[in-house]
Amino acid sequence: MSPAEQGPVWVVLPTYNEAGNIEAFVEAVRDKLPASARILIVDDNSPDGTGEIADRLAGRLASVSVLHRPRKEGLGPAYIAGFRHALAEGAGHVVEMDSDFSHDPAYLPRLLEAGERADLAIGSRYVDGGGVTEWSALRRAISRGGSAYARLVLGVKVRDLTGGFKCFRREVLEAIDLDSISSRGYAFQVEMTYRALRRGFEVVEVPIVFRERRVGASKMDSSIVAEAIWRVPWLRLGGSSR
Ligand SMILES: Nc1nc2c(ncn2[C@@H]2O[C@H](COP(=O)(O)OP(=O)(O)O)[C@@H](O)[C@H]2O)c(=O)[nH]1
Ligand SMILES: [Mg+2]
Repeated sequence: MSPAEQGPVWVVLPTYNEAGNIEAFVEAVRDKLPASARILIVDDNSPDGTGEIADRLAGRLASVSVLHRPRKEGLGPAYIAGFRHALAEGAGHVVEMDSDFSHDPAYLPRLLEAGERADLAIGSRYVDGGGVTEWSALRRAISRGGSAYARLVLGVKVRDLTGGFKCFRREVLEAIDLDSISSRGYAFQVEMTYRALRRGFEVVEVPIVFRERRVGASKMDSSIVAEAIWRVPWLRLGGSSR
């Protein structure tokens, strides 16, 4: 299919308490996208009013829409809801990225270009040219160790398995049974990439430098790390065989 025939790019942005980021972030993302692209904000009823700011943005910008969910359930369920919406609207490619400027919108053109060639393009911290700035030695070790652990246990070559800056070709999301995905945090990122590989899809990594958010707080906690640790062998043992 030529690029003109396939559906538009949909960028799905999950938010929980991103009132200080969302407006500037959506503008920065829009700036890097083709005119046909759409942006979907998936807000889990953020107490800081992110959902209202998102509604105002959607009122002003035709390319922006908002999915409101009643409560915080983690990144995984928010993305699944967003993916379903984008597929139903005819997306040709679906991009996921954090809404806190950790994933620099400047990388979007390169990620989209890679996504035209491969089935799944991943913005990767752990290939040549990629990296992380401003992280403590401990957080660096946890992230790098986590990706190495998952790579080893799953027996795959992808170097950044926990990152969340990705471009899926529509067919990849259609081939994965989204109903059966139960991972919520970083494990969600590992599970989606592993399932794509298991289905025989081609995965490429594009170098990105991840930077710490400027405003707001991370939602990472020990339960998210613990889930990632036990889910990896579970996935290998066929926990996601559908
Ligand atoms: N809708 C939704 N978004 C979430 C949830 N948890 C995290 N996010 C968003 O996912 C992105 C990454 O989360 P963040 O807390 O920055 O994780 P970190 O970058 O690993 O520290 C941000 O845009 C968050 O607002 C959630 O439960 N629901
Ligand atoms: Mg973050």
